Parts: sequence; structure tokens; C-alpha cells
Amino acid sequence: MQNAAFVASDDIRSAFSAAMSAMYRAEVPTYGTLIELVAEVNAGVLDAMPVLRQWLDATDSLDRISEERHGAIRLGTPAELSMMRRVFAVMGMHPVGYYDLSTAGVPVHSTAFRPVGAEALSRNPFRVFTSLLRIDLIGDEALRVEVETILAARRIFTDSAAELTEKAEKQGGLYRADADRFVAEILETFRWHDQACVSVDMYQRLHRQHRLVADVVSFKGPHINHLTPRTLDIDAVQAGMPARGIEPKAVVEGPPTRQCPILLRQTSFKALDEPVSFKSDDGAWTTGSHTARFGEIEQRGVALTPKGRALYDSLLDATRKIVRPTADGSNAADYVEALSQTFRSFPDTWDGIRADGLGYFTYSLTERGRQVGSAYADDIDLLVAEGFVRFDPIVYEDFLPVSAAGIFQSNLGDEAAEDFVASPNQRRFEAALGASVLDEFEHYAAIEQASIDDCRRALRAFQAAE
Ligand code: OOG
Ligand code: NI
Repeated sequence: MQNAAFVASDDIRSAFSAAMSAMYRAEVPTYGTLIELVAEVNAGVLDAMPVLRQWLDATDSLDRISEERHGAIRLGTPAELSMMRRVFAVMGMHPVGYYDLSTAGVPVHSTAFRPVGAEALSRNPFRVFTSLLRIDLIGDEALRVEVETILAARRIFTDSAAELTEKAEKQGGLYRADADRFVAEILETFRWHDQACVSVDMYQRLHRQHRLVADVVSFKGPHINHLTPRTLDIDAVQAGMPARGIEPKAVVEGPPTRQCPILLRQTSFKALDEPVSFKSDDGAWTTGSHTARFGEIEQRGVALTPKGRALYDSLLDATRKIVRPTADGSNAADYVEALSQTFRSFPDTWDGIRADGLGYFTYSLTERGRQVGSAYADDIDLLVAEGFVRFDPIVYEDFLPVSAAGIFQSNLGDEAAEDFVASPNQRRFEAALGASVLDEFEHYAAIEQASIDDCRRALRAFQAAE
């Protein structure tokens, strides 16, 4: 039991998410423009689709949508990653999923820190996609050693951040004043620094290795590199961006436009070229620039089962065999057309997705189920067919960076992706993290099963009372 006087971890997360949003808005004005556009589009969708509004309201997800964000950071060392895990735990965020980005030519592997469980998610689903640099993939050995030395010397958390995290762990929570300080101190870690901690020369060597290596190693901390709001209609936001002076990528990443959204669709605008100064050996500062921060928006759909995910991956693959989207967007229309053609084999009704075992759903008693009960509590399909039980899609709360490799790549510049030898290194990642990551599929399956068990319990209780 959490001590009642402690601030709930859900509240600390909400406060942190709001503070992060305010900071990013001040740092990257285009983010504010994007937030306004998304709010406008979402309000329009809700006005035009009262059924959607009712459904979101009934499933406790209406309020969370306008608050909803995900961010991303890239860390340099195992110590930074394990400390970040402890920090996020204070906010009720836990590592879910493992992503090996080396398969997409990016020398990092990652997890997503996010709330788990229906209640925490509906309160505030703030997530942070967190990557750890794969130093072992730096081919140049001399550079690798220098990178290790630079990273070993930096401290990405303030002293107070570390103290408050320890205090939260020891006490089992934080009281109001400490919780407020905690939010402010942790925010420092995510702040942008326009003074690099390396020389221009070193920056360029890192950059030649990989843009991302330069981004992780050259700065005092892991600046948040994007903060993504959730929209109810990504096509409308994409179409509305140019009028606001924002140039989006040519195509939306992920599945095509559908009646029943699946997984995740994302689009972004290119990273900004930002002024940065570098320190030379004689102590003087020279100016240069660095490209890291970008804007992104997303639309979320139903979480897919392993079978659904395999179908999704194969259809995406098939599409890319027909048309490979080019970096300049010149064949975007062909790609979108091929994508919608291939995805015809993915059922586009909730009934069809459920019948084929492609998605995860929660089940609950209908009015009829509550009124008259049913004699066959065990057969969930029959209960659905006869109208005693309804089902609702479970929202996908995770990421697709590899199948949408465009997000990492497009923001790193358009030069060809480097090839790294792919090796699944989940155990090494977990050793660095100091914990294992939650399996996203198991987690969705457990939410689904718990809802089925609840229905059965209620129906049996009903029978017993007759
Ligand atoms: C993270 C990219 C992954 C997403 O939405 O798939 C991500 C990064 O660029 O550091 O945020
Ligand atoms: Ni993202």
C-alpha cells in the first residue's frame, strides 16, 4: 500500500509530462504549433463523430488523449540507463519491450518506459522511448576508447535528482514538496544544451562514425529529441501541416488509412539545424550546428497479437517490394497506393480482426448481460454473438521503430543507412538496465484475459443468485 500522504506516482508522471511539454514548447516553437493543430483536428473529429466521443468516454480514454505524449532520449552508458529506470519507476513508468535498432542501421537498442495497467494508462500514458548507445558497434577502436572516457566523465543527473530518487525508493514515495522538486530536478536531464562538451574536431570524428553517436556523446545530457502528441486523424494533421509552415515527411509511416486503426501511424517533420558551440583546447568557443530535434505526431490503433503483428510485418514487407519510398518523397503517391492495396488482406472490421485472432480486446458485460445474465459463462464467443458481452480494442501503447525505420533515418539526414550486423542483444540490454523488460504481447494478453475472467465471474455470480 502506498502511504496516502505520498503524491501518487501517476500524479508525478502527469506533472512531469506537463513540465516537459512546457519546456519543449519554449525550446522548439514549432512543437507548440503542432500541438495547436492536433488539438484542432482532434476537436473536429470528436464533433464529427459523436459515436467515437461516446466510446472514448465509455472506455475512460477521452481525457487522456489531449494529454497524451511520448518523448525519446538516447543514453550513453549502462549506469545512465539503470539510473533512468529508477527515476522513471518513481513516476510509475516501467520498461516495456526490447527494440534492436541495429537492424535498421542505427547503433542503439531500446525500450519504452511507460505506465502499465489500465488505470495508470487512462490517468496519463506518458511514455519515453529510451535508447542505449551500442558502443561495441563503433568500428574504430581508438574512437571507441575515447567515447568511453568522455561518457564516463559526464553526470546527466543533478545531485538532488539522485538524492530524491533514493529517498523515494527508501520511503516508498515522495511527499508534495519533494515530488515538486523531483519533477524540476529530473527535467534538467532532458534539457537542451547549446554548448557541446567536446571539441569540433571530436564532434566531427563522432559524426563520421554515425550522426547518432555524435548526438549521444557530444553533450552534457540526453536532450529530449522529440515530444509526440496523439491525434485522432493523422491524415488531417499531415494535410494541415504545410499551411502552418511545417513541412512533413512525404508519407505517413506504418499501416495505411483504415476504418479500424491498427498499431501506430506516425509522421514527422525534419530535425532542426541548431546552433551549437564547441570548446577548443585553448578554451575558446567556436560556433557550429547540430541536428537532433524533430517533431512527430501519431495516431494509435488496436494492439496486435503475434499473429496480427506477423501479418502486418509481411504486408509492409510486400508493399516495400512493390514500391520503396524514396527519401525525397517523389514516389509517395505510388507507395500509399501499394500500401492500401496490400493491406486489403488485413481485415478491416473489429469483428473480422477479433475472429481471426489478430488483435487484443477487452470484454465487458452489455446491458443485456447485466440484466439477464447467461447460462454459458465459459464461451466468450457465444456470449459476444448473443449480445451478453461486448468487446473493445485495446490501444497499442508501444512503438514500431524498426518497421517504421523511417523515423530514425529521416531525422538523421538522407544519406544511406549504414549496415550493422544485427544481433539480438536483449540480455545485454537488460543487464545494463538492471531489470528485465516486460513482454508487450504478454502484457496485452493478460489485460484481455483479466477482462474475460471478470465477465465470467460476474455471470457466475448472477447464476448463483438466481
Ligand atoms: C527514437 C525514435 C523512436 C518512435 O516514435 O518510434 C520513436 C529516437 O529517434 O531517439 O520515438
Ligand atoms: Ni517517436
